[in-house]
Amino acid sequence: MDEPVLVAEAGGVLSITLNRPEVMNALNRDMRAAITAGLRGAGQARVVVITGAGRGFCAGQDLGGEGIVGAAVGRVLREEYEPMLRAIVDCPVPVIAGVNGVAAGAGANLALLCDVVIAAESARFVQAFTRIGLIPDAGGTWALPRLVGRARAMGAMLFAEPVSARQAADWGMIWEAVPDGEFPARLAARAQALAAGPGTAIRGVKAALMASASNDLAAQLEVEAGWQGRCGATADFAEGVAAFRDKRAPRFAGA
Ligand code: LHQ
Repeated sequence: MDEPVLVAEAGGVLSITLNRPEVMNALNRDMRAAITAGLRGAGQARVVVITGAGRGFCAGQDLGGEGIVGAAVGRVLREEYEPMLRAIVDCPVPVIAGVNGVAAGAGANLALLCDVVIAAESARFVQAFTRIGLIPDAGGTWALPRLVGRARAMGAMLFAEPVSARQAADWGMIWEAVPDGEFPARLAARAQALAAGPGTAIRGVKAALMASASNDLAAQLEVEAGWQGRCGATADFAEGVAAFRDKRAPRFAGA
């Protein structure tokens, strides 16, 4: 039987591919565990990419085989979804969601919790929850209003209408929408660009922006000073400045 999640590392890029295309990569227990383990094992990787096999990215909770109802809904969220979502946020390196096709329910919000979202133009984001009598979960009520503002988050969540990749990019919900034919190459190029970048600075950008979600300005200035102190001591900073002065491209070691 095919693995429900494929995890592979190459050139500093850890790829986590959701691999149940026959159900649009709907999430079951094994997948949640494998995604969580993959992220926690990111170890030496410089960037993580989460994407989907087939024509969908992820249709959220498996509404078929797994059949979670009643009190189990809250339990599964706490015991299985929360560790997976925390693993994205706590991962020290950027996590890119490569949204190859439809992202619905918890699948949409898993993507929106990632640090960079790159979508194929044919992809769409569906806050499908109210269609089945649920509220948005998987961090969506935290992430979406911060990304697009309350009015758009409220509309998307109350009406549960698909938001196209282009609309999502125009709203600032995602980083970019890419023509389908260019999507795999663009996703790989973006991942490689981060993997080849100045490692401390790239980790620091993620840490500082995540901290800003709950910090006031004074606390955030401290976060910036701490990380900039660490970046300033790296060979990558010295190389970046030398390259600027020499009018050449920098060659970062990623220290
Ligand atoms: C699926 C699914 C699916 C199983 C498509 N499950 N098979 C957390 C904790 C605990 C409990 C509850 O919930 C949560 C959070 C959540 O995520 S709740 C929200 C769950 N997700 C949804 O409500 C989305 C349901 N799916 C859809 O709305 C559509 O299938 C989308 C928009 C994803 C795709 O539409 P289409 O492109 O038209 O494809 P399709 O509907 O024909 O789906 C293809 C196949 O995938 C189909 O199977 P079949 O055997 O008929 O070919 C679907 O049944 C299956 N599938 N989503 N979540």
